[in-house]
Amino acid sequence: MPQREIEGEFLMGWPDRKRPALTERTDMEGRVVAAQAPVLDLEGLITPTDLSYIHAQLEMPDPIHPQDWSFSVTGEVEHLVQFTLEDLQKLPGRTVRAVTECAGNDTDFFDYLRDGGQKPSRASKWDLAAFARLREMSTDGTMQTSDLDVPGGFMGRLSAGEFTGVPLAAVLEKAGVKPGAVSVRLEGFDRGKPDDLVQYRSAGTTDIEIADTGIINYGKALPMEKALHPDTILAWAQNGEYLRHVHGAPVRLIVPGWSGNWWVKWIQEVEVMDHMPDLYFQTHYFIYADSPDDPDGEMLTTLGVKAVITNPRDEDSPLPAGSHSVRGLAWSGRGAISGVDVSADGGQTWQQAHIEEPRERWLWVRWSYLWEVEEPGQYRIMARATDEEGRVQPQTKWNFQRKHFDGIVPVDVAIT
Ligand SMILES: Nc1nc2c(c(=O)[nH]1)N[C@H]1C(S)=C(S)[C@@H](COP(=O)(O)O)O[C@H]1N2
Ligand SMILES: [Mo]
Repeated sequence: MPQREIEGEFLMGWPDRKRPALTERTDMEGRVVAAQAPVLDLEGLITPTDLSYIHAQLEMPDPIHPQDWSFSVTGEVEHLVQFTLEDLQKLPGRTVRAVTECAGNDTDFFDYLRDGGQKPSRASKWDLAAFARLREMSTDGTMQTSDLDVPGGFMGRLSAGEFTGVPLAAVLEKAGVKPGAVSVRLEGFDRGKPDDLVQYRSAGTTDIEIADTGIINYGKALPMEKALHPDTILAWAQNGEYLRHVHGAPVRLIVPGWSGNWWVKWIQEVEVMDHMPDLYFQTHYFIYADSPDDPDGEMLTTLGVKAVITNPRDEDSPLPAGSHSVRGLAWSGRGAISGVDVSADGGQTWQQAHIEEPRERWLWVRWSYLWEVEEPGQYRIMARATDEEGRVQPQTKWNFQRKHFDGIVPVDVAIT
């Protein structure tokens, strides 16, 4: 076998191998506050930690050493208790493999599927310069609705990982939850004022009233049932090593099946409450509603059911006639994926894709379909997932913040 000479790449092997990378956004101090994962370029089920997306809503806090850290359990409990990392590690642990999806991932597709127009691309990278211009306009108050449309802004807020920690329920048991408890509020030690720009972009208009919260800590209150679910864990490790600061070290919450905003990072307090509190990130932002003043707005919780085509992409067009592997990922907020159907004729006929094992409850699956195509022409490929609860994609309707997108996004390719 003829061999190509490879020099100096002892760890990685061939130098022109495809090595995906994060696209990062930084704040004024140069700290990474958001990063876009190269979802379409990944192989396997677990996103390597250095390729996992990052999102901070408030200011990125300073890192804290685990030995200088503890959190307290307060509120409707028999005893107020403090936990250090070592205390947590003495409880019976649990490891959960799950997809983390930001509520705003893929949001641009909502308008595309409703109104048509230029199709957003899942392969697009953040336009950092455009974002910086927008930031400037929002700071000096000249920003208008028409400025908000920055292409590719919301892709790649999606990863999957293996998280190790202890069930939140085990911690609550130590504290002794009083009868009548309704929710468990978890608070991070990051602080700041929610970003106006994020709210305007989410609603797609500058013509909304923004709640004036002042400086707050990040916090979410889980309903008791989800808080006590054994897979809801306080995690100190991701993918086999201690959590990185940007992902919420020393300890963050893992809430499988629910969108990323529930996965509170940098935990400093756990409060058991006898009611559902009014929290900015729960009752004002991350709500499912028709408009900002919709009286029936509800908090967002469970993700829908969703398949994403990773190959081929619009950018691969044109392709030669012959056989092509149509493949991708599928996941659900409620249970394992039971099937993925593929169409190569714009949804007129559907065929079953092969689903690779394992089909874990909270993780995504890889699926594939061998597409044989001889006739030159324009083809529209679609994928549609179903979960073990019988939920068929899509589950989530257009909503004014355009959260939890799980619609069917076609891939358009020409065959020559
Ligand atoms: N304390 C705290 N937790 C947080 C956030 C935050 O800003 N502060 N952002 C949330 C949001 S919106 C998402 S999508 C996930 C992102 O987690 P990651 O950065 O580890 O990917 O964390 C969630 N937990
Ligand atoms: Mo998010």
